[in-house]
Amino acid sequence: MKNRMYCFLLLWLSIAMNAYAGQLPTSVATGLIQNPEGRNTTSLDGQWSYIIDQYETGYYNHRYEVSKSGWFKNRKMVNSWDLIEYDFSTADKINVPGDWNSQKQHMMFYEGTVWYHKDFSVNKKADKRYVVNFGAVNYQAIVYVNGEKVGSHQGGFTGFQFDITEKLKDGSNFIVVKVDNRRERNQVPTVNTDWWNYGGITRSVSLLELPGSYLADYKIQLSKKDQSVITGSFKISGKPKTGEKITLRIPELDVYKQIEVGRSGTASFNLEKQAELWSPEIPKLYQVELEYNGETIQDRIGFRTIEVDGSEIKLNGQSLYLRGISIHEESPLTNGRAWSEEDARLLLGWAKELGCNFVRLAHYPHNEFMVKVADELGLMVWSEIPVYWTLVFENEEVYVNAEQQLTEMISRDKNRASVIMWSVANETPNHEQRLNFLTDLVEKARGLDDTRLITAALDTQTSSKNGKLIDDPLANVVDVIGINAYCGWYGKKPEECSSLSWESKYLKPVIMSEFGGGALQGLHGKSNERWTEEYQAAVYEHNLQMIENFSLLRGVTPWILKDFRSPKRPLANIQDYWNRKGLLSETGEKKQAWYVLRDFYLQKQQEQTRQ
Ligand code: GCB
Repeated sequence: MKNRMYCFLLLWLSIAMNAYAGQLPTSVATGLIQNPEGRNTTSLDGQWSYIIDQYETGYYNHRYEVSKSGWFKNRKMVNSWDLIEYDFSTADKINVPGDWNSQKQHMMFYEGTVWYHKDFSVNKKADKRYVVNFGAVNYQAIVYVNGEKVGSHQGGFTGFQFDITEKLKDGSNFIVVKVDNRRERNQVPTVNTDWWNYGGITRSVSLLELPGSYLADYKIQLSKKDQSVITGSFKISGKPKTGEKITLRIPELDVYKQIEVGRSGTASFNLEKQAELWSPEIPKLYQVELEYNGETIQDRIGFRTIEVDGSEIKLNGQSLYLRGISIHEESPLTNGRAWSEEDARLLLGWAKELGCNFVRLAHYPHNEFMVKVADELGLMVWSEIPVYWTLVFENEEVYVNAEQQLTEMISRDKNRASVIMWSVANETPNHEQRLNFLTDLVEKARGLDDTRLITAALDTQTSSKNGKLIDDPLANVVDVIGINAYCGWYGKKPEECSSLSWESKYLKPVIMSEFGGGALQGLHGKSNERWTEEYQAAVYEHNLQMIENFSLLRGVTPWILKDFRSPKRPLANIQDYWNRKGLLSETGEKKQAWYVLRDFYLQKQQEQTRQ
């Protein structure tokens, strides 16, 4: 920890010095404005011009120095002899939100820089602040407004914002974004992942018009200790005037409360109130209204508690079995990265149909519709950052990046009742640097939000004579242990799995966060023939028998709801760059294993209602 503090200091010093030297204009996006969608916004979605720039000609000059006349300047031809080799006004168009790979056939495998450009107009008011809000850009974004840099961001699955008030003009404006989805060893995730590296402005972009001083952040939820108390905290931007108040209204609970803002710009409250609790059976959400400095913000919030008690997971004090499924953020509606409410309703609707009360949103934070729709449908959520496989754990910048992504994930979704678990990692190797890295991340997560559970998916179990033993010091650090194990697919025959026994060194709840096998939908044969639906169904049958004997098991999220694109899966006529472990094909056709899992969940549900 001490060591980390020292490294932090050095890192920040170097960032500050670079920024001073003009090399790194990093306005690291911090302190996200809560609930941007619930405010006065102008959408910047729609058609943007784009230019593929594989060699970054718009960024570096021929000496590979950052060019002063980069393409963000939006130069116009003044004289007919001007040499201008790019032109956004004649360039091809692309939809935002949306990845480029699924929109443009020639960009399916493209990784690198693409410039995005859009004109927009604003009726600028003198007393307002203007903030541009990006839902997500994969992976690096450098943002320019009217030819000037406003900031940059790394990390493809979390939102970021820049205050652009000073750069904005009344009337016509333009925004340019340099998007770069190159994979690099020192990124989060690193170069090697089993999913498609969709590039682009993959989630919505909007312009927020905010009061001069505004309610920047809030967290409203049930008290951890007392289910009859609603508690909340607020943070306003800038310095408050004395006696300023935030108004809180929850009409259905007859709540009307004025909360005084302290000198530091923060405020908090505790309110005795018997709210109907949120649960998968009754996912009750309350309309919540917040008013400050002339701005009214609407939200819908559910109230519930979640805790670990020994080896039990308890929702509102009741023990739970998590009937889950893992999901990648891909939808047949877009044929690429999912981003819309319709995508979320389709994916989560399938999870409900399967009998789930839980979803693992793998392996990165999904778009905000996923958690909002999960709130509505009563699906509990495991939310994760892309600390995946083998990061460069010894690199301090990698840690800072991972911590920022964790912070952004928690910041966005801390008011969502559906989110019960933050996952800090998936399948990381067991060594000291990784343990230090992840322990610090877990501490960070707890510091930001001590009302949810922390987990990580482990594949480090060792083999014992009859089966598997969970023996990984990271298991000691998390609240809930996730285990990924592919019995019947990457090892052993399916029928050898049912008798496999599991033990753990830790008295903590365990979730089997991955198991499964591949099948090409429509391909039939014997249950010992790879890629047939019968083989996959056999993997499920035997794994489901196996887990019934594991007394610490509190749920499963098999791998995975739907086939998803992966460059690591080239087998012709079977995979064709799809990971085929879906219970549904890429177009949503059910495979046999779907019914095996659905029947298991029906039975679990019946057992639970009998108890
Ligand atoms: C895993 C990974 C997941 C892969 C899956 C597979 O263990 O966590 O990202 O897609 O296995 O299909 O091999």
